[in-house]
Amino acid sequence: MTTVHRTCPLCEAVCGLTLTLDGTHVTKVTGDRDDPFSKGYICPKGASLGRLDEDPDRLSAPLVREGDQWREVSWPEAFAAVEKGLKAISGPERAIYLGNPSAHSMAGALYGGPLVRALGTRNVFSASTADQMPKHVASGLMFGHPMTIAVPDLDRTDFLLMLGANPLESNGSLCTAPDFPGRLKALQKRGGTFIVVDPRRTRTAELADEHVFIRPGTDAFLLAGIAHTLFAEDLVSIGLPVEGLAEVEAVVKDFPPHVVEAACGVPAEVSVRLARALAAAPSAAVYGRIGTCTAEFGTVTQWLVDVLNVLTGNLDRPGGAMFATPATEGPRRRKPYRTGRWASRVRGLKETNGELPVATLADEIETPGEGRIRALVTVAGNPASSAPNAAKLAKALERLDFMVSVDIYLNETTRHANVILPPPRLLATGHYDFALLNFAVRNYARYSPPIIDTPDIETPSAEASGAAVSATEGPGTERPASPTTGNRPSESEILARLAMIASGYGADADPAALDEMIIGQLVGDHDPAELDGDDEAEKRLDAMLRLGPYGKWNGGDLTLRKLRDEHPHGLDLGPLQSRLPEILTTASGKVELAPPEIIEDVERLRARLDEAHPEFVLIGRRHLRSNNSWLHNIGPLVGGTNRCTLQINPADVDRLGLGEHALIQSAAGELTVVLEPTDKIMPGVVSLPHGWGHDGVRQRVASGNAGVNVNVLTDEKIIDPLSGNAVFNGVPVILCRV
Ligand SMILES: Nc1nc2c(c(=O)[nH]1)N[C@H]1C(S)=C(S)[C@@H](COP(=O)(O)OP(=O)(O)OC[C@H]3O[C@@H](n4cnc5c(=O)[nH]c(N)nc54)[C@H](O)[C@@H]3O)O[C@H]1N2
Ligand SMILES: Nc1nc2c(c(=O)[nH]1)N[C@H]1C(S)=C(S)[C@@H](COP(=O)(O)OP(=O)(O)OC[C@H]3O[C@@H](n4cnc5c(=O)[nH]c(N)nc54)[C@H](O)[C@@H]3O)O[C@H]1N2
Ligand code: SF4
Ligand SMILES: [Mo]
Repeated sequence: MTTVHRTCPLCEAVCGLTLTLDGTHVTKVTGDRDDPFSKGYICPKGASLGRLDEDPDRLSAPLVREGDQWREVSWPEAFAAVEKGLKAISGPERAIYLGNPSAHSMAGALYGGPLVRALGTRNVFSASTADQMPKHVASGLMFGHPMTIAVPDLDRTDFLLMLGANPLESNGSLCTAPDFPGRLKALQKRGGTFIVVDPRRTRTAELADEHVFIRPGTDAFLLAGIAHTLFAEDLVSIGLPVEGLAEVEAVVKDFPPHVVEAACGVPAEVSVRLARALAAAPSAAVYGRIGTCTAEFGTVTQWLVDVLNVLTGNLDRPGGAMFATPATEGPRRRKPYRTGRWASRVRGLKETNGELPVATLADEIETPGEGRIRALVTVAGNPASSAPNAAKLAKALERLDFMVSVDIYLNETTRHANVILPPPRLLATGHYDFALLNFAVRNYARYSPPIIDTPDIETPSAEASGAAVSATEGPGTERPASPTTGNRPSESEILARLAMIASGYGADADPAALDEMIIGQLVGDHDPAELDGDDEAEKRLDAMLRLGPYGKWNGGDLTLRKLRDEHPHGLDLGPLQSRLPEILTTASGKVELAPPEIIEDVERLRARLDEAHPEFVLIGRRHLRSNNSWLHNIGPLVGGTNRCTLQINPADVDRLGLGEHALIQSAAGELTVVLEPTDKIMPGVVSLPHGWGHDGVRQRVASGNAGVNVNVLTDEKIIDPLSGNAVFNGVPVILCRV
């Protein structure tokens, strides 16, 4: 038995884990008590890391599809098939989709960008436009860079107003905070207050000092009402250089609490009280997450979140909303942030952060004409499950001339690929959180080197290799052992090889040339020979750490060697520091409180003030023991319960005379759902979780408890116009008896 440590890659909380190994088999997982950030915290997902890593349904060799049959092939054969498929298709006709786990992996962080550039296309899509793009756009416009995102200073704040987030299930998002529940309890213990705004009384709301129900999709009204009150009652107190204060005051004039009350369902006296409490608290932070991003006014809402942080003097001060100083942060040039530098071909939707909205991916594949997408690369994504109007997208995927997926499973999306390239097991992969540590509530760094050198899952099956297997094996079928595949590449190497192929260098080209070029550009005058690392990804991490704010090449002493060898449990870099105005990269060098495109969109909000409400609107939810679409094959996590139920208020069930099931219809589609009556949800609101509806997947446990896909109902035609983000919350639906 050996004991090893590593960061959990399964959510944004970056917990340190301690794993007990018997050979290469994980026998136990606990929280790493010596991790200075997570201090031993672990959730059920982290505890099942070994099961996930050793799931017999994970792909162990590349697959090539022939009709509806899959053939396991060697890695050289798989890359040759990709070369053949991509070669025939020009850059503008290619597309890429990067899924959520690519924001957690070193491969995604280091090789996603080069792969995008190598493909030579503007058809770049990711889970970001189904998630947090409004936050990037609002932050980019206000602070100058889309990654300059303020997080609540959770460990020091006296007052937290949280909207559309449920960290007791999600463990937090765009707010990297291991043991979020414990941190909230500590806030209360030190005399602080936290308030949750949510159409459901969630576990987080139950822990909170107060829970405020809100009609889905209307947070912007509430926040504008609070801003209105701050001005009206002379409670504005700003400690920073800002531009545009007068414009903000002018636009929120039209949103007094008694007027927004009808639109958002929050009583005027509550909005007024929240405004006064925010202003009076010694320190306070407003934090909005997925419920407020995946909504029609996503960007305006994210803007208002930080407007309130500014107006109350809480932006960039301890206990307020602050900016992390991640160890791999690079220099940022002063350059105004812009969106809409190009537009999508079919619907003319704006580019944001170099991406197009995933809500229009299907249109770009289906609609004939010059520049139609004919080839698609997916990396760690399941858009056939996760995108709005997923049924339309799944159908569109069938029309591609070529598709290659980098994924560990054969699932709703990868089943449409011509070639699937599976990364090796987690324990054979190094881990560093390049993206998530930008949003940490404490400055921190941790590197997890690979802990075993056996990239394959050892399966006992001794059946003939290379045999064809059907696309959807039933439960209990033994999967044939993989053929001899030669050296199994890391995910970094898979992406680097795809980049080499996409650039025209061919399947046999050595991807080290790519890293050499990138490292050369990165290190400038420093000597690349000083860099440590067993592979190119580690060397690139070392270069970024050395050049970063604590780095050896930047007046500090941090290197990869130091982080890895002296701080195997992670390195605490202290509480968040005030960083403004230095890190502002806006044209004015100040916080830009009134970006013109946002002020213009407030007009659209104003026009909604007196609109009638649909009888029912649909929202989503998350469960602690699930992760988007891909942990449903881990038996102990799923348990025996059906979690894919439609939560509905009992009064609505009675009023409509519904039974155990109901038919739910939207502009996009319809589903028959199992009802879960509960008074934890507002009347007029129903909630169905995403990531279910497993169909045609080679995952025995998940297939046996398939559920339905909520994204059959979500409408790809409705987006947040400023960010292109999908709208998953506040979708109008109709309910009928079945
Ligand atoms: N209705 C509704 N829809 C939603 C949401 C919602 O709240 N409601 N939430 C949205 C949000 S926030 C997000 S982030 C998206 C997620 O959307 P996606 O990123 O498209 O989907 P995931 O379900 O996260 O799928 C992750 C994929 O990565 C694979 N995978 C896991 N680990 C690895 C790895 O190490 N390497 C590789 N290469 N692959 C791996 C899994 O098998 C799976 O196929 O869904 C969005 N969709
Ligand atoms: N266990 C688990 N953890 C996860 C994930 C998972 O699938 N499972 N997914 C990960 C991902 S990809 C992400 S992005 C994060 C998301 O992390 P969170 O943002 O914390 O996500 P949720 O738990 O879905 O909480 C969103 C809340 O918003 C509420 N809501 C819906 N509509 C509205 C609205 O219009 N206004 C307001 N105020 N509230 C609304 C919902 O009822 C829900 O309680 O979680 C991550 N962590
Ligand atoms: S909270 Fe997130 S990072 Fe921590 S153990 Fe659970 S899944 Fe892993
Ligand atoms: Mo997400």
